[in-house]
Amino acid sequence: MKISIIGSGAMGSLFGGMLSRAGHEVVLYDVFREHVEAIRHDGLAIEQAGYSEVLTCRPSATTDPADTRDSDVLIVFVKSTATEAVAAQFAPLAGPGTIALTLQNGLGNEAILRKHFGAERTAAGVTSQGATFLGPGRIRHAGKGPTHLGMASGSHRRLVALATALAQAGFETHVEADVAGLVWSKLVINVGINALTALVGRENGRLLDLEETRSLMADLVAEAVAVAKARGIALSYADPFATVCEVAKKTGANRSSMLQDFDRGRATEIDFINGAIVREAAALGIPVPVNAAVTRLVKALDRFHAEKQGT
Ligand code: KPL
Repeated sequence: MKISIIGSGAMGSLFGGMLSRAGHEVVLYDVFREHVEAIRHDGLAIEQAGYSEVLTCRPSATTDPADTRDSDVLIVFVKSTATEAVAAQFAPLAGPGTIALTLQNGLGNEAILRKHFGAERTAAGVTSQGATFLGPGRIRHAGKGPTHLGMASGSHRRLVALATALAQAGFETHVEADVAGLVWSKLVINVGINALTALVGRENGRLLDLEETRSLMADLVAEAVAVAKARGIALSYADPFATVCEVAKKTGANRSSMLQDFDRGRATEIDFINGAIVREAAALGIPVPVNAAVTRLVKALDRFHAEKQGT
C-alpha cells in the first residue's frame, strides 16, 4: 500500500514511521523542512517511552505535495486549522480509489475532506496513541491505545486493508460502523479538557485538583452531551463526566494540545472543539453558555498571541 501522511508532526511521524517499518510504502509530507531533511538524511528515530531502545525507520519524507500522487490512503494529521488548505491542495493529486482519512482532534475535519474528496473517499477515526515531537527527525512514542476507523459511505475495502496494515505496524485498530459516535466520543473529552488547560496554563491532571476547574469541566461536558443527544449521537461510554475525569487523570502529566499551541503562540483548534459545540448548539437552539464563554476567551487569547507573533 502507498500511504501518505499529510502533516508529519509527532503523531503523523509515529504512524508513518511504524507503517514503513512494517514494509509499506510511506511518504511523510510536511512543510517543516528541517524535520524532512533530518529524516531523509538519518532516518526517523522513534524513542519508546520507558525503554532505552530507539527504533530507526526510513520512510520517504518530502515537502513536495506531488510525491503523494496516487496514494492508496492519505492520513491527515495537520492541525484542524490547516485542513481546508491541505484538502484543497491534495485532492487533485488523489486517485479515484484514494481514501482520505482524518485522525485529527475535533469536529469538522471529516466534513472538509468530504467536500474535497467526496463522501465515498472520506474516512474518519480517533486514536489513543500518544507521541511527542523531540526535534527534527526524532519523536517519542509516549503512550499506546486503540485506534478506531470508520467510513460513513463508500467501500470499506481500503479501510480494512489500512486497519490490517496498522495492526502489522503494532497499532491495535478496529473498523467501526458508527463514525459520528467515534468522533463525538473523542470530541466530548477534548471539550472538557483542552481549553481549560490552556486557559489555566496547567497539565490535564491539575483540572481535577480544584473545585472551580472541576465544575467548569462538568458544565462544558454536560452542554456537549446535551448537543450530542439532540443530534442522536450515541457516545461510546455511559458516564461522560466520569470518562473525561478518567482521561484527565490518565494523561495527568500531559500538556494538552491546546495548551501546547498556547505555549508556542500558535493558532488553536478552538473552532473545531468548544467552538464546534457552540455552532451545533446554535443550529439546534440549545443554550451552551459555558462553551460559548470559553470559546470567546480562547479566541481572544489566540488573537493576542498572533499579535505578539506579528501575524
Ligand atoms: O487529546 C488530547 C489533547 O491534548 O488534544 C487529550 C486527550 C486531552 C490528551 O492531552
